[in-house]
Amino acid sequence: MTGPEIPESHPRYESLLTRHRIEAGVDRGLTSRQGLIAQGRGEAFDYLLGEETIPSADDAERVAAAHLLRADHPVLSVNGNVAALAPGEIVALAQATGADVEVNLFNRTDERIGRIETHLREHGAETVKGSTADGRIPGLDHERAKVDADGIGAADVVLVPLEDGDRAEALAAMGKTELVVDLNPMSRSARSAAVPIVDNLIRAVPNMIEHAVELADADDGTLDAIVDSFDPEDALAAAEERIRDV
Ligand code: PTJ
Repeated sequence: MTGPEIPESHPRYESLLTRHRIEAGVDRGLTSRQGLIAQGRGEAFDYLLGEETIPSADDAERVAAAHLLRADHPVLSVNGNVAALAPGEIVALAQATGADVEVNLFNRTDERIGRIETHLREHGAETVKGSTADGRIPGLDHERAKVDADGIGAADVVLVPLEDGDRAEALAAMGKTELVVDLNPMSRSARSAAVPIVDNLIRAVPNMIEHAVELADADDGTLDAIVDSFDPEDALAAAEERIRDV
């Protein structure tokens, strides 16, 4: 999945590698063509953030790990971009936190659901939800509303990376605690999240795994204190400040 034509010494190696992964995802029928546009939008914000995990994002990633660990039914939602960029990492995060993995697409087709499911299994997932689609997110049109009733439908905490604003708002309106990874701190998705993580998915997920491993033996009181200390407005403001300071 790496781009052999990109030398590691290239100053924008990581960014070019990410592009290559998304391109390969489209070629393999995992990622939608709109995913290419989403990637371009994300890159622009990442450039302004300095292409690094800023301290407020690291903090949000620790809080997100605490949320997943203390949840009754955490679910990691996977779309076509996530499947292309970080399939193994998502599976590892699910294993580290006891979360379910569910394929949940904005541009939903059964073919793409099936391909992403297979791709995640190839990366070690034992169970992948998303194809039953017997639940609904209220307030959205038919295809975009489909979820598994015993997956996202029953979740108390959901990680939704790179989500469309409409759906992020509709999920939050269902009363779920939403952890959103989105490089744009002004997006509706980031603004509707209990925990907005303004970072690139390819850095955010490995960092969340590290935090989850570190917090694995923490008691409920410790996890509660981490969650309660977080202010989403502060996290968004810190990211916006970094972007404006460039
Ligand atoms: O696979 P599907 O059918 O579910 O479609 C997925 C996409 C991403 C195409 C769909 O959800 C969509 O259109 O998303 P948007 O509205 O373009 O929003 C994507 C958001 O993710 C934007 O705010 C981007 O800045 C952000 N983003 C893009 N790439 C990354 C990112 N955030 C974090 N890490 C990235 N690598």
